[in-house]
Amino acid sequence: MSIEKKPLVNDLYTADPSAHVFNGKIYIYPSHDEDIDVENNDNGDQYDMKDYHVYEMKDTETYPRDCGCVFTLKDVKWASKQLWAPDCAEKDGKYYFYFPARDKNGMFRVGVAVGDKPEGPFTPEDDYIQGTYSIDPCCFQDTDNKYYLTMGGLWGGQLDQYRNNKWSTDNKEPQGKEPACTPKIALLKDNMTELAEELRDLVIVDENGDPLTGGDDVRRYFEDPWLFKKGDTYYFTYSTGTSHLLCYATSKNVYGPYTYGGCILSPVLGWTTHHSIIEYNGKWYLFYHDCERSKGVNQKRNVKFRELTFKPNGKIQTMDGFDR
Ligand code: FUB
Repeated sequence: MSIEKKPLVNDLYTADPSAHVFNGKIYIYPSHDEDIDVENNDNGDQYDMKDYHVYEMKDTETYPRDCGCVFTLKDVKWASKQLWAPDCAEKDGKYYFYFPARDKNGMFRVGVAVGDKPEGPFTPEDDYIQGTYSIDPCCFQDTDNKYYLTMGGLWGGQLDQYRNNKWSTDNKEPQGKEPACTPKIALLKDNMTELAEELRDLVIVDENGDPLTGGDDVRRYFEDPWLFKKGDTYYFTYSTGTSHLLCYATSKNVYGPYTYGGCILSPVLGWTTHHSIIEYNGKWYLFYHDCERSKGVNQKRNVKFRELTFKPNGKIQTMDGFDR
Protein backbone atom coordinates (compact mmCIF):
# COMPACT_ATOMS: atom_id res chain seq x y z
CA MET A 1 0.00 0.00 0.00
CA SER A 2 1.29 3.47 -0.86
CA ILE A 3 2.56 5.58 2.00
CA GLU A 4 1.97 8.85 0.09
CA LYS A 5 -0.36 11.28 1.91
CA LYS A 6 -0.05 9.18 5.10
CA PRO A 7 1.55 10.44 8.34
CA LEU A 8 5.15 9.24 8.02
CA VAL A 9 5.95 9.36 11.73
CA ASN A 10 3.44 7.99 14.19
CA ASP A 11 5.13 8.06 17.61
CA LEU A 12 6.24 11.73 17.72
CA TYR A 13 4.61 14.84 16.28
CA THR A 14 6.73 16.20 13.43
CA ALA A 15 6.37 19.28 11.21
CA ASP A 16 8.16 21.55 8.71
CA PRO A 17 9.85 18.74 6.74
CA SER A 18 12.95 19.72 4.77
CA ALA A 19 13.77 16.73 2.60
CA HIS A 20 17.04 16.07 0.76
CA VAL A 21 18.57 13.21 -1.19
CA PHE A 22 21.97 12.30 0.26
CA ASN A 23 23.85 9.12 -0.75
CA GLY A 24 20.80 7.84 -2.66
CA LYS A 25 18.45 8.02 0.33
CA ILE A 26 15.88 10.61 1.35
CA TYR A 27 16.60 12.39 4.63
CA ILE A 28 13.88 14.40 6.35
CA TYR A 29 14.83 17.25 8.69
CA PRO A 30 11.61 18.21 10.52
CA SER A 31 10.68 20.18 13.61
CA HIS A 32 9.72 17.98 16.56
CA ASP A 33 6.40 19.24 17.93
CA GLU A 34 5.87 18.78 21.66
CA ASP A 35 2.82 16.77 22.71
CA ILE A 36 1.28 19.70 24.61
CA ASP A 37 -2.18 21.20 24.90
CA VAL A 38 -1.86 24.99 25.14
CA GLU A 39 -3.71 28.11 24.02
CA ASN A 40 -2.66 29.30 20.58
CA ASN A 41 -1.58 32.87 19.87
CA ASP A 42 -0.25 34.87 16.89
CA ASN A 43 3.22 34.93 18.45
CA GLY A 44 3.50 31.16 17.92
CA ASP A 45 4.18 30.39 21.61
CA GLN A 46 2.40 27.05 21.09
CA TYR A 47 5.33 25.89 18.96
CA ASP A 48 7.69 25.22 21.87
CA MET A 49 10.08 22.67 20.41
CA LYS A 50 13.12 21.47 22.34
CA ASP A 51 15.04 19.07 20.09
CA TYR A 52 15.41 17.70 16.57
CA HIS A 53 15.15 14.20 15.15
CA VAL A 54 16.26 13.19 11.63
CA TYR A 55 14.47 10.58 9.51
CA GLU A 56 15.91 8.39 6.75
CA MET A 57 13.80 6.87 3.94
CA LYS A 58 15.41 4.11 1.92
CA ASP A 59 12.79 4.55 -0.81
CA THR A 60 9.32 6.03 -1.32
CA GLU A 61 7.53 2.81 -0.40
CA THR A 62 8.95 2.36 3.10
CA TYR A 63 8.18 4.35 6.25
CA PRO A 64 11.19 6.34 7.44
CA ARG A 65 13.62 5.25 10.14
CA ASP A 66 14.02 7.58 13.13
CA CYS A 67 17.77 8.24 13.33
CA GLY A 68 17.27 9.63 16.83
CA CYS A 69 17.73 12.98 18.51
CA VAL A 70 20.52 14.93 16.79
CA PHE A 71 20.78 17.77 19.35
CA THR A 72 18.66 19.53 21.95
CA LEU A 73 18.00 23.12 23.01
CA LYS A 74 20.39 22.64 25.94
CA ASP A 75 23.21 22.04 23.41
CA VAL A 76 22.67 25.49 21.83
CA LYS A 77 24.57 28.08 23.88
CA TRP A 78 23.00 31.14 22.28
CA ALA A 79 19.36 30.00 22.21
CA SER A 80 16.58 30.35 24.78
CA LYS A 81 13.64 28.50 23.19
CA GLN A 82 11.67 27.38 20.15
CA LEU A 83 13.68 25.20 17.79
CA TRP A 84 11.58 25.87 14.69
CA ALA A 85 11.79 24.72 11.06
CA PRO A 86 15.31 23.52 10.10
CA ASP A 87 17.15 22.55 6.94
CA CYS A 88 20.35 20.69 6.05
CA ALA A 89 23.00 20.88 3.31
CA GLU A 90 26.02 18.80 2.36
CA LYS A 91 29.37 20.19 1.28
CA ASP A 92 32.62 18.23 0.85
CA GLY A 93 31.35 15.35 3.01
CA LYS A 94 30.23 17.55 5.92
CA TYR A 95 26.60 18.22 6.81
CA TYR A 96 25.33 21.62 7.92
CA PHE A 97 22.07 21.70 9.87
CA TYR A 98 20.53 25.20 9.86
CA PHE A 99 17.88 26.02 12.44
CA PRO A 100 16.08 29.04 13.93
CA ALA A 101 15.58 29.71 17.62
CA ARG A 102 15.00 32.67 19.90
CA ASP A 103 18.21 34.06 21.34
CA LYS A 104 18.50 35.11 25.00
CA ASN A 105 16.79 38.43 24.12
CA GLY A 106 13.82 36.70 22.50
CA MET A 107 14.90 37.56 18.95
CA PHE A 108 14.79 34.82 16.34
CA ARG A 109 18.17 34.04 14.76
CA VAL A 110 19.50 31.29 12.53
CA GLY A 111 22.15 28.93 13.85
CA VAL A 112 24.09 26.09 12.31
CA ALA A 113 25.19 22.71 13.67
CA VAL A 114 27.81 20.60 11.92
CA GLY A 115 28.06 16.83 11.51
CA ASP A 116 29.84 14.12 9.54
CA LYS A 117 26.76 12.14 8.49
CA PRO A 118 23.36 13.15 7.07
CA GLU A 119 21.61 11.43 9.99
CA GLY A 120 23.64 13.38 12.54
CA PRO A 121 24.47 13.93 15.31
CA PHE A 122 25.24 17.61 14.80
CA THR A 123 27.24 19.96 17.01
CA PRO A 124 25.80 23.48 17.22
CA GLU A 125 28.22 26.38 16.78
CA ASP A 126 28.68 28.55 19.89
CA ASP A 127 26.86 31.55 18.41
CA TYR A 128 24.17 32.16 15.77
CA ILE A 129 25.15 33.15 12.23
CA GLN A 130 25.89 36.88 12.38
CA GLY A 131 23.59 38.95 10.18
CA THR A 132 20.69 36.49 10.33
CA TYR A 133 17.27 37.10 11.82
CA SER A 134 13.74 35.70 11.70
CA ILE A 135 12.96 32.01 11.00
CA ASP A 136 12.77 29.09 8.57
CA PRO A 137 16.25 28.85 7.05
CA CYS A 138 16.52 27.01 3.74
CA CYS A 139 19.95 26.24 2.27
CA PHE A 140 20.07 26.00 -1.52
CA GLN A 141 23.01 24.53 -3.45
CA ASP A 142 23.19 26.02 -6.93
CA THR A 143 24.51 24.12 -9.94
CA ASP A 144 27.74 26.18 -9.75
CA ASN A 145 28.20 24.87 -6.18
CA LYS A 146 27.46 28.18 -4.52
CA TYR A 147 25.24 27.86 -1.45
CA TYR A 148 22.59 30.37 -0.43
CA LEU A 149 20.60 30.74 2.75
CA THR A 150 17.03 32.04 2.56
CA MET A 151 14.86 32.79 5.59
CA GLY A 152 11.99 34.80 6.99
CA GLY A 153 8.59 34.55 8.61
CA LEU A 154 5.96 37.09 9.68
CA TRP A 155 4.27 37.55 13.09
CA GLY A 156 6.01 35.33 15.68
CA GLY A 157 8.84 34.99 13.15
CA GLN A 158 9.43 38.79 13.47
CA LEU A 159 10.17 39.46 9.76
CA ASP A 160 7.61 42.30 9.73
CA GLN A 161 9.68 44.12 12.40
CA TYR A 162 12.64 44.57 10.01
CA ARG A 163 13.33 47.05 7.20
CA ASN A 164 16.69 47.15 5.41
CA ASN A 165 18.00 44.57 7.92
CA LYS A 166 17.30 46.92 10.85
CA TRP A 167 14.90 45.94 13.63
CA SER A 168 12.33 48.25 15.19
CA THR A 169 8.96 47.60 16.80
CA ASP A 170 7.82 50.70 14.85
CA ASN A 171 7.92 48.50 11.73
CA LYS A 172 4.56 46.83 11.15
CA GLU A 173 3.22 44.25 8.74
CA PRO A 174 2.49 46.04 5.41
CA GLN A 175 -1.20 46.46 4.66
CA GLY A 176 -3.30 47.12 1.55
CA LYS A 177 -1.24 48.36 -1.38
CA GLU A 178 2.04 48.66 0.57
CA PRO A 179 4.75 46.34 -0.80
CA ALA A 180 4.72 43.05 1.10
CA CYS A 181 7.57 42.00 3.37
CA THR A 182 10.17 40.06 1.42
CA PRO A 183 11.92 36.84 2.39
CA LYS A 184 15.70 37.21 2.67
CA ILE A 185 18.55 35.58 0.78
CA ALA A 186 22.34 35.66 1.12
CA LEU A 187 25.31 33.80 -0.28
CA LEU A 188 27.11 31.64 2.29
CA LYS A 189 30.88 31.75 2.73
CA ASP A 190 32.87 28.66 1.73
CA ASN A 191 32.90 27.57 5.40
CA MET A 192 29.06 27.30 5.30
CA THR A 193 28.84 28.83 8.79
CA GLU A 194 28.91 32.54 7.89
CA LEU A 195 27.11 34.81 5.46
CA ALA A 196 29.28 36.13 2.64
CA GLU A 197 27.09 39.23 2.31
CA GLU A 198 24.25 41.07 4.02
CA LEU A 199 20.77 39.60 3.66
CA ARG A 200 19.08 40.79 0.47
CA ASP A 201 15.38 41.15 -0.32
CA LEU A 202 14.00 38.33 -2.44
CA VAL A 203 11.23 40.19 -4.26
CA ILE A 204 8.16 38.38 -5.62
CA VAL A 205 6.37 40.25 -8.41
CA ASP A 206 3.03 39.81 -10.17
CA GLU A 207 2.44 39.24 -13.89
CA ASN A 208 3.06 42.99 -14.52
CA GLY A 209 6.38 43.01 -12.69
CA ASP A 210 4.97 44.86 -9.67
CA PRO A 211 5.97 43.64 -6.20
CA LEU A 212 3.19 41.73 -4.43
CA THR A 213 1.41 43.84 -1.84
CA GLY A 214 0.77 43.27 1.86
CA GLY A 215 -2.97 43.11 1.24
CA ASP A 216 -2.60 40.33 -1.34
CA ASP A 217 -2.76 37.59 1.24
CA VAL A 218 -3.41 34.74 -1.19
CA ARG A 219 -0.09 35.43 -2.98
CA ARG A 220 2.27 37.37 -0.72
CA TYR A 221 5.06 35.64 1.24
CA PHE A 222 4.42 34.77 4.89
CA GLU A 223 7.00 32.06 5.86
CA ASP A 224 8.54 28.70 4.83
CA PRO A 225 10.97 29.53 1.98
CA TRP A 226 12.25 26.75 -0.27
CA LEU A 227 14.47 27.12 -3.32
CA PHE A 228 15.29 24.63 -6.06
CA LYS A 229 16.35 24.70 -9.69
CA LYS A 230 14.79 22.81 -12.59
CA GLY A 231 16.64 23.26 -15.87
CA ASP A 232 17.68 26.92 -15.91
CA THR A 233 14.70 28.06 -13.81
CA TYR A 234 14.84 28.83 -10.10
CA TYR A 235 11.64 27.97 -8.21
CA PHE A 236 11.04 29.84 -4.97
CA THR A 237 8.22 28.15 -3.04
CA TYR A 238 6.61 29.36 0.18
CA SER A 239 3.60 29.55 2.50
CA THR A 240 1.11 32.42 2.47
CA GLY A 241 0.39 31.88 6.19
CA THR A 242 -2.94 33.58 6.85
CA SER A 243 -4.50 32.14 3.67
CA HIS A 244 -2.81 28.74 4.28
CA LEU A 245 -1.53 28.14 0.74
CA LEU A 246 1.74 26.79 -0.60
CA CYS A 247 2.69 28.88 -3.64
CA TYR A 248 5.58 29.28 -6.06
CA ALA A 249 7.36 31.95 -8.08
CA THR A 250 10.07 31.59 -10.72
CA SER A 251 13.15 33.46 -11.91
CA LYS A 252 16.20 33.02 -14.12
CA ASN A 253 18.33 34.73 -11.44
CA VAL A 254 18.84 33.19 -8.00
CA TYR A 255 18.39 36.60 -6.33
CA GLY A 256 15.20 37.31 -8.28
CA PRO A 257 12.93 39.09 -8.82
CA TYR A 258 10.67 36.02 -8.85
CA THR A 259 7.39 36.08 -10.76
CA TYR A 260 4.39 34.58 -8.98
CA GLY A 261 3.44 31.29 -10.68
CA GLY A 262 0.49 29.80 -8.79
CA CYS A 263 -0.66 27.63 -5.92
CA ILE A 264 0.96 24.24 -5.22
CA LEU A 265 -1.23 23.02 -2.35
CA SER A 266 -4.56 24.30 -1.03
CA PRO A 267 -5.03 24.48 2.78
CA VAL A 268 -4.39 21.39 4.87
CA LEU A 269 -5.93 20.52 8.25
CA GLY A 270 -4.29 22.91 10.77
CA TRP A 271 -3.22 26.57 10.70
CA THR A 272 0.33 26.22 9.37
CA THR A 273 1.36 24.75 6.06
CA HIS A 274 5.05 24.11 5.38
CA HIS A 275 6.95 22.13 2.79
CA SER A 276 10.01 21.15 0.75
CA ILE A 277 10.38 19.81 -2.79
CA ILE A 278 12.90 17.25 -4.04
CA GLU A 279 13.64 15.23 -7.15
CA TYR A 280 14.21 11.55 -6.42
CA ASN A 281 14.71 8.82 -9.02
CA GLY A 282 13.31 11.01 -11.79
CA LYS A 283 10.13 12.01 -9.94
CA TRP A 284 9.35 15.16 -7.97
CA TYR A 285 7.92 15.04 -4.46
CA LEU A 286 6.32 17.52 -2.09
CA PHE A 287 7.00 16.99 1.61
CA TYR A 288 4.51 18.82 3.83
CA HIS A 289 2.61 18.52 7.07
CA ASP A 290 -0.92 18.61 8.40
CA CYS A 291 -2.64 17.82 11.70
CA GLU A 292 -4.34 14.55 10.77
CA ARG A 293 -3.04 12.51 13.72
CA SER A 294 -4.08 15.11 16.31
CA LYS A 295 -7.38 15.79 14.47
CA GLY A 296 -6.52 19.43 13.92
CA VAL A 297 -4.50 20.54 16.96
CA ASN A 298 -2.23 23.20 15.40
CA GLN A 299 0.90 22.45 17.45
CA LYS A 300 0.68 18.66 16.95
CA ARG A 301 1.54 18.08 13.32
CA ASN A 302 2.65 15.14 11.22
CA VAL A 303 4.85 15.10 8.12
CA LYS A 304 3.68 13.56 4.84
CA PHE A 305 4.76 13.48 1.22
CA ARG A 306 3.14 13.12 -2.20
CA GLU A 307 4.20 13.26 -5.82
CA LEU A 308 4.31 16.66 -7.50
CA THR A 309 3.61 17.23 -11.19
CA PHE A 310 5.16 19.78 -13.50
CA LYS A 311 3.22 20.64 -16.63
CA PRO A 312 5.21 20.75 -19.92
CA ASN A 313 5.35 24.57 -19.65
CA GLY A 314 7.03 24.39 -16.23
CA LYS A 315 3.90 25.28 -14.24
CA ILE A 316 3.24 23.22 -11.12
CA GLN A 317 -0.05 21.32 -10.93
CA THR A 318 -2.14 22.56 -7.98
CA MET A 319 -3.11 19.87 -5.45
CA ASP A 320 -5.85 19.69 -2.84
CA GLY A 321 -4.52 19.69 0.73
CA PHE A 322 -7.55 17.69 1.90
CA ASP A 323 -7.33 15.06 -0.86
CA ARG A 324 -6.30 12.03 1.17
O1 FUB B 1 7.03 25.08 13.34
C1 FUB B 1 7.05 26.43 13.78
C2 FUB B 1 6.68 27.33 12.66
O2 FUB B 1 5.39 26.99 12.15
C3 FUB B 1 7.55 27.24 11.45
O3 FUB B 1 8.80 27.85 11.63
C4 FUB B 1 6.67 27.88 10.46
O4 FUB B 1 7.07 27.77 9.13
C5 FUB B 1 5.37 27.18 10.75
O5 FUB B 1 5.29 25.92 10.12
